[in-house]
Amino acid sequence: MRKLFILSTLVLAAVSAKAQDLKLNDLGYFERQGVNVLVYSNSFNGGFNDEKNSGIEVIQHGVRSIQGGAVRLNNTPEQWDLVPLMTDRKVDQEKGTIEVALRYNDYDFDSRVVVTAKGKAVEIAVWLDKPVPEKLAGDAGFNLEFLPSRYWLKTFTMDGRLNRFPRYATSQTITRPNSEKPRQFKGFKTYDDRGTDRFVDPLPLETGHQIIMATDDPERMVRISSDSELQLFDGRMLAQNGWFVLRSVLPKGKTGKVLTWTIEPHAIPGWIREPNIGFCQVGYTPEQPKVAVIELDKQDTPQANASLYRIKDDGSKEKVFTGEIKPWGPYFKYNYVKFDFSSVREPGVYYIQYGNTKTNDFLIDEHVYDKITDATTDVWVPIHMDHMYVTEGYRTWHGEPFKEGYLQAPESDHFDLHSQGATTDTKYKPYELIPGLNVGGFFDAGDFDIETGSNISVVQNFIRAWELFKPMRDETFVSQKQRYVDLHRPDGTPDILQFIEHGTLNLVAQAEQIGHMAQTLSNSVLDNYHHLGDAASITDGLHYDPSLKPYEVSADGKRSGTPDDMWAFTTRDPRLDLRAATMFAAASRALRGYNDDLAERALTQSKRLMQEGTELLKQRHNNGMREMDFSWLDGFEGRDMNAKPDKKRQKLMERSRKNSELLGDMATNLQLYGATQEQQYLDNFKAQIWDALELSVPMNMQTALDAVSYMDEAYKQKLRPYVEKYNEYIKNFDKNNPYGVPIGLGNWAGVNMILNFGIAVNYAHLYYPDIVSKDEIYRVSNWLYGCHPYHNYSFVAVVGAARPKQVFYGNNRADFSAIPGNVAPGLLFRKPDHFENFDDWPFLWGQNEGTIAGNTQYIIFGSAFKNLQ
Ligand SMILES: [Ca+2]
Ligand SMILES: [Ca+2]
Ligand SMILES: [Ca+2]
Repeated sequence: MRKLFILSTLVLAAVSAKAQDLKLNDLGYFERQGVNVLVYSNSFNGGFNDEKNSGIEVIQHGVRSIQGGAVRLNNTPEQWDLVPLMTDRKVDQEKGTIEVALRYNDYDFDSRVVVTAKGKAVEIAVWLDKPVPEKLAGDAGFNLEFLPSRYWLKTFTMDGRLNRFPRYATSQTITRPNSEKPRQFKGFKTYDDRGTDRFVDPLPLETGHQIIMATDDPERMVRISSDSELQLFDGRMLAQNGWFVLRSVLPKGKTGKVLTWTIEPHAIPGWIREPNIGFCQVGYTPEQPKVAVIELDKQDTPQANASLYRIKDDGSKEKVFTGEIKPWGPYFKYNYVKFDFSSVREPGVYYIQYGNTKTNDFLIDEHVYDKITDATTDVWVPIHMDHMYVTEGYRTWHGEPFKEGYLQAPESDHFDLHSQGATTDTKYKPYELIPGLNVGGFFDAGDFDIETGSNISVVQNFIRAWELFKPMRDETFVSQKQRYVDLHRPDGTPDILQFIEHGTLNLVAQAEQIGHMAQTLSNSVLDNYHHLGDAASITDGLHYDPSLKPYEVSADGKRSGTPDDMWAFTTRDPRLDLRAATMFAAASRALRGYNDDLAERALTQSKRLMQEGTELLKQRHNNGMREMDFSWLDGFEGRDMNAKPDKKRQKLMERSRKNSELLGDMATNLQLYGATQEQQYLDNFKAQIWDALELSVPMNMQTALDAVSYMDEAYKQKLRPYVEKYNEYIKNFDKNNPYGVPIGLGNWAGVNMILNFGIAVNYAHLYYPDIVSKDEIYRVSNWLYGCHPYHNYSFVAVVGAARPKQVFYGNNRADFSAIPGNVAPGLLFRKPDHFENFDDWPFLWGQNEGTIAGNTQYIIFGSAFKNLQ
């Protein structure tokens, strides 16, 4: 007993010293209880530039509310303003410093930022070996950004003057000549200057030498002081996703230590994060397993028990179950325990009580999952129908977009990861109108382009849902003739057939007009790419005529000099053609009897693209190699990514590649068989599937299961051992993380991977219930509907969830809203140990942007899942 006492006193002493001062920890960031200061654990990413996820970041009381600490070239940098490249990062444990070297290649401008722990604060110093380049003098400064939703309406003082952070951007601006504007991403411009040749620059809200932010909220309070002038800006003046920015301009003509800031994020003494009780917000069916995963601060002592309370019809509460808390262990920065209340089966309204934490209520009932796809199919999908006027009750979601059609893209190294090669690969000249493309298709995501790859997935997902579940649901009026969609108005045709038709219409038009699949139909100018509002107002609807002046309209009112028309990026990719061939084959089958003409056109394009794509791939041998690169998967499945595959594996890869060149894509063959019943396609599939499964069971299980309905009993038997292997793979996730699902750690939170996993598990259980038990199918539903890190809100803006997420990165994100049925990517991982999903700030696409491909995948997952109940 005594020994134990001494030990715990020592531990306490260590903890309290740690709680006082910021220390550089083993993970390479500064830490004290309640505060983490990260210095380029995450560096700026060139692809989309500023994602508000990088540089010096502060996680205060569990919320990453400060980021973007870096030498920047603007008062309030937008996405696509230049970001510095980190060329070096040194962590000196002994001195307690982290030093990063930053560089702007465009301006040959180097700087160093040194961050040093000083008691409860950090000192941030900027060092220059050469003075700020003349061109950037007065513009280059040190910036730090503060999450608006965390600070708005909070009080602050600047040199003692009282203030309050504004809820909405209403401060003042000036305009300056474009010649003074630092270059933006690849020379694009985020703004339309309306012919003024001037850009907008915000003026500071306040200036001074000492700021205390959130003086009225100890969880958010931060003190910053400097001998340099501090300027506070509101980044929302230029862009709705802007943050509050504190900055000091770097002095002209100076070298050495040119700027010093002291920043002290307040930590509440003895702060321990509130437990996050993860559970399914949609509820549970009586017989299913019911396990809450509770995320705990590492300083927290787990409770011995948790209880389940029932809310009775008269509003009174009764404790119905008390169960033991079982430890799972640490996973990144938190500790995890579980509470199993599976034995509670009586239908009713319940909540969980764990220590002082009580969850919101949820249902246990046979019917809880009945409506999980309705919001997505009835609301989210029709709102994303391009080239249509979409209305709902009194509300118009958008008018008919892009009436002027699409121009052939010229050679372009573009934004949104698009590009157009040196040749168009088409019969069209750059800027020439490609006729017939402004029909059908779905908006990509939070933006309004037609990503061909995603649209192919969308049509495929709808077809799978149609063929597997035959949903006859009719809640949407669709008239291609009127180009008009009305929500909640039945028109006698199952909506899903109309969605298949709508997606196919655009993709067939691409194949017919262009001759192959476009990469994308997307914005030509950056200043309308970030559009937030009615899709019909992105372009002016008039054909671009370069003989007119910008903003000038021709006498007949049909043409304008504003170069806002969308472009078709047409560089040919035979792999995309093959994917389209697969989809067209399936579409022709699904549309037969509903729209025979379109079914016929789709089949014609399928056969042609299959043949041409396979031939082209043969010619482009090296591209074929790339397609067979499984290294990322090796890492995912726990194999060493850098290790050379063994001889057997190499042989398999080589044979798979050759077969795919010779016979065409495996999944395409299966789809073509389904569409045509021609034996050759099935033989091709059979020649490929077993090698594919040998190479990777997780990656190919879904295709193998898709084939079950076409195959005989012998195939099903031969597949059994692979399904057994797959079952092991499923169960292994229980050891990898407390939630038992594949969790992505990339720049995009990766709901697609989880949905794929969920769909495959559902089908593995459906066809092999003796191998994959029914209990396994709840892994993904639990995760989606609230059993996950950070918070316990449902990632689906879904009918039936007690607490769905409130905000998503949809095209109405500027209203801090959501489009019902959207599915968030989920938990964004920030290196080295932080998961995040903001629910008061929609603008981080990596965690909040639902995509058309992901949301239609969700329809399959949800349909399969509810059918298994
Ligand atoms: Ca896009
Ligand atoms: Ca309908
Ligand atoms: Ca136009």
